[in-house]
Amino acid sequence: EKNTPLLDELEKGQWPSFVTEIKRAAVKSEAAGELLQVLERSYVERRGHWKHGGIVGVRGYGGGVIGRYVDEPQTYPNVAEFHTIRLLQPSGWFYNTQTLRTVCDIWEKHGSGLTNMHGSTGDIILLGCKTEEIQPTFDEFSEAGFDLGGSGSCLRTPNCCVGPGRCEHACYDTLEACYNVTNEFMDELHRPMWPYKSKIKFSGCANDCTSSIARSDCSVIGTWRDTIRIDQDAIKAYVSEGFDIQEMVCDKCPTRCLTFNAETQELSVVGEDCTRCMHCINMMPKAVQPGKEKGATILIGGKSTIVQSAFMSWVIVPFMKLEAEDDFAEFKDLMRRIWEWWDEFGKSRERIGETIYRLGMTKFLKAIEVPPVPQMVFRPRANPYVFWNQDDLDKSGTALDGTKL
Ligand code: SRM
Ligand code: SF4
Repeated sequence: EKNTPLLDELEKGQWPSFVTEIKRAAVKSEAAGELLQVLERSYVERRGHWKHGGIVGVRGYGGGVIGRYVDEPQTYPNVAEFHTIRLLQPSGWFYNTQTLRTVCDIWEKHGSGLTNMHGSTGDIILLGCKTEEIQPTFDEFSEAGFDLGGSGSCLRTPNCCVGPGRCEHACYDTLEACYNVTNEFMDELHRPMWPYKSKIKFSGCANDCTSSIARSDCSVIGTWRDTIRIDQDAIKAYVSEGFDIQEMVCDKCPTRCLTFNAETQELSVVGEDCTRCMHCINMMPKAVQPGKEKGATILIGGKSTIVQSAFMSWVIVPFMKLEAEDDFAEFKDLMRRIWEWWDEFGKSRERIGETIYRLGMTKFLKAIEVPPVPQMVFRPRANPYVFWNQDDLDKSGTALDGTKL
C-alpha cells in the first residue's frame, strides 16, 4: 500500500468519501490503485495528469465512450488508457439487486471496477476502460440488455424524475415518457450529427426534481389545465394542527390567487390566476392536489455556461397531453422539427437555446410551426445558478466575496 497523505485527509470529513471507495476497489484492481497515485500526485503538484479526447468507441456507434489517457503512461501503465463508458440507465433508476450485480460483475471483469452511479445527466458511468476492452465490455452489456448512453454532439441520455413510481405529485408518467422517447431516438442518441449536444429531461410537476429547466435543452414539466382541487375537511385539519395557512400558503402564493376565510376555515382559489407553481400543494399535500386534466408544459433552451452564458428553458407549448401513444407521437414530431431547424441554422458548439437567442423566437416558432401564445416567455433568464441574498451584500454594493455589483 502506497502513501497518500493528501487523499487521506479527504476521508476525514463527515460525508462518505470517494477516496475510501477507490481504496476499496484498489484491493482488487491495479487500475484503481494507480488512480490513487495519480490523484495524490495531482494534489501535490496542483495540476491534472489526464488527457482528453482521441477516437475510441464501439462498432456502429459514434458516441457513448469518452477517451481518457494519463500523460505519463510509462509511470502509470495500468491507467495509461482510462476511458469512460456511458450506459443508458433505467427510467427512475430502478434496479433489482441481480441487475446491479450483473453490472458490477461485467465491469470488474473488463475494467477498473469503478463506477459513477449515476452521472449527473443520468447514465451509469463506468470509469476506466482500456481501449482493447471497450468492445468486449459493450458486447457483454449488450447481451445483458444494456445499451450505450449519449456523448458528443448528439441527443444525450434522456432522464426523468421518479414520478409515479413513488411520487403522488406526478402529472404524467415520467418513467414511461422517458423510456418511450429514448427508444424512439436511438439513432440520434448513438450517432453524433448535430452542432452540439441536446438534452431532454422529464419532471412530473413544477417542483422539477430533475432541474430540467436549468439542465436540459428540452424540459418536459408536468402540469394541469383545470384548477387545483381543495379538500376543505383536510384544510380544517391543518388549521387544527396550528398551521398558519394565511402566512405560510396564501401570502407566499406568487399570484395571490388563494384566499383563506378564517371564520369558515375554507380555502378558495381564482383558477385563472393560478400559475401552477406547486407551492400550496407542497405545503398542504393532504388538502390540495393538482387538477384532473393533467399533462405537461414543453420548454426549450436550458443549458450551462458556454457560448452565451447559462440559460433557463422557456415555454413553447403551455400544455400537451402525455398519455396515449398519439400524445407521444406529437411530442416526438415536435422534437424532430426543433432539431431540424437547429441542425440547419445552429453554429458549431451552439445549443438550441443559443441559436434561438441569436436568430429570434419568431423565426424559430415559424419554422417549427408552433403559434405564438401569451404563456411563452419573452426571453430566457440567465445565470440560474447565481443567487444574491440581501445578507450577502454590504453597504458599498460589494458582495462578501469581493465581487462589485
Ligand atoms: Fe458535462 C463537458 C462530464 C453532465 C455541461 N462534461 C464535459 C466534459 C467533456 C469536460 C471535460 O473535458 O472534462 C466532461 C467529460 C467527462 C468524461 O471524461 O467522462 C463532462 N458532464 C460530465 C459528467 C460525466 C460529470 C459527472 O460525473 O456526472 C456528466 C455526464 C454523466 C452522465 O452522462 O450521466 C456531465 N455536463 C453535465 C451536465 C448536467 C446534466 O446533464 O444534467 C451539464 C449541464 C447541463 C448542460 O448540458 O448544459 C454539463 N459539460 C457541460 C458543458 C457545458 C455545455 C454548455 O453548452 O454550456 C461542457 C463543455 C465544456 O465545459 O466545455 C461539458
Ligand atoms: Fe414528484 Fe414532481 Fe419531483 Fe417528479 S418533479 S418527483 S412528480 S415532486
